[in-house]
Amino acid sequence: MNVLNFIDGVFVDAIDEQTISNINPATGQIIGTLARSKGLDVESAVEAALNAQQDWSALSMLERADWLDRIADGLEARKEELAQRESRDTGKPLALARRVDAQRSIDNFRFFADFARKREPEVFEMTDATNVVHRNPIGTVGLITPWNLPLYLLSWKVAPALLMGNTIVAKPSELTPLTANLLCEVTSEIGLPSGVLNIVHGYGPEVGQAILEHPDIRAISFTGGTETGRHVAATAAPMFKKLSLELGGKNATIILDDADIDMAVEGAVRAGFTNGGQVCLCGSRILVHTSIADEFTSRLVEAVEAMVCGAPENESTQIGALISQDHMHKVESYIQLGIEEGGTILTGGTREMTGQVGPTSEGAFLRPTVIDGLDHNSRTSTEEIFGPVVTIHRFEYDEEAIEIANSTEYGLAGSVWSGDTNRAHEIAQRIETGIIWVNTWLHRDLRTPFGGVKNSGVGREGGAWSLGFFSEPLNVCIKHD
Ligand code: TXE
Repeated sequence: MNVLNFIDGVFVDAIDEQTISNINPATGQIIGTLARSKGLDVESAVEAALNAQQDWSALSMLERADWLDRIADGLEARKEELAQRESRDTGKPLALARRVDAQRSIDNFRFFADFARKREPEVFEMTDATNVVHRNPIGTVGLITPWNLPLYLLSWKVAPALLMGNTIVAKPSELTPLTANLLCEVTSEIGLPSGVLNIVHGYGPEVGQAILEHPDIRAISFTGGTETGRHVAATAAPMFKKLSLELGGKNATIILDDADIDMAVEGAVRAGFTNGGQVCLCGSRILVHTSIADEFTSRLVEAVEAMVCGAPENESTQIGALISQDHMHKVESYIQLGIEEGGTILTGGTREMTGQVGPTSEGAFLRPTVIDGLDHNSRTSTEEIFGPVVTIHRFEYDEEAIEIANSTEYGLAGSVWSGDTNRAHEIAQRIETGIIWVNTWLHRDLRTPFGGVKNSGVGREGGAWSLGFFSEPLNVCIKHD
């Protein structure tokens, strides 16, 4: 499949007709190309978006909510294809792509449509005046998204941005263009007005950079690595663009002495290895109370070794390929570092996939890996690996667990496992993070704020926070007679 840009409602080549090969990381095969766009392509997308702005923002929010539902219907009708494309682009298990990526992409549109319909007016009464807060569109907004949950994360931004009356210039990751293209196909089929949604494909420093620098793009919502986020902020902040940055994480899974061990093992495996550990919310550091550490660790290793790893299309596969050979080498270099820093590999660390059909030496497969014995301040335990690797650390007191959990530069998510939810809640409140679960992981209510502290980002998205980010509030204060 040759993926083109989608500008002003039309699929077009990059202006200079350059392309990038698109590789399926599970096979190493080239499965198509995508447009390698540059500044001029972004320029033409921005022009289309600006032209569409007035008519789009003239619709009522409820009319735009209806458009979101139509997009959701269109995606739903092609849900299986969506999952297949996501799995081919990322190497993730098809079953996971169906359950998580495809479902959540549809849900994001439905959620924001419903949220708009239930929204209460923002009115603040004074004794002698009434304040009415209007949420005006920002204008044309830039969305830049990563490869780990391609349409899930793109739609999480597209839906509220459209709802609030903005037009969009978006750049998906160059590693995963297929489902952004499906979204364009759907919007084209349902007749979303031309220019409202524009997608420009290509490399970050070429297309992404042009979006960041464009003076007519007034807000940037970015999800990706912390280093890139730093660059995004440095470029956009002097232009006073609104910025939302959702960056990396090195999240702690804290298992207290009174935790239900079965539940904690199941939760730690899910938190550590969902999507091959390539989710910013993944719990890559497991902190376990010394009194249960040995039992927990041996049960964890047993559960990890029972995971089905291999061909994404196999229905029972739980861990597929990593996003690329390059990324696999990066993850392997961290496993090597873990050994050099004194860690012991309890399981994994190798590429072989036992007993599975499908993976070839060209595929980016790595076995889920558990490392024990590392100092919690080691590089392996504090830097984001973004792969199927967890480290185990022991603690004696709750205070110690809190201190270890807070001892990285990140602060995105985490979980606490305990038989005493009050105790877990107390601890949860003291973790420097944006979101933390008690006795569960990745249990999301889309109305709640999502985002991180410290080097995990700036701002929150979700429910009212997304509507706030993608709008400019205008307060009208009316003096009573
Ligand atoms: O992300 P990048 P990469 C972490 C993870 C991973 C590391 C690097 O640790 O190993 O980041 O991954 C676009 N101007 N996460 O290199 O580069 C890029 O094209 C504008 C965590 O893949 O941050 C892509 O569309 N845009 C993360 C997007 O930024 C630029 C998910 C993200 O890519 C740009 C992914 C530039 N100069 C990786 N350079 C999460 N938080 O979920 C790149 N881009």
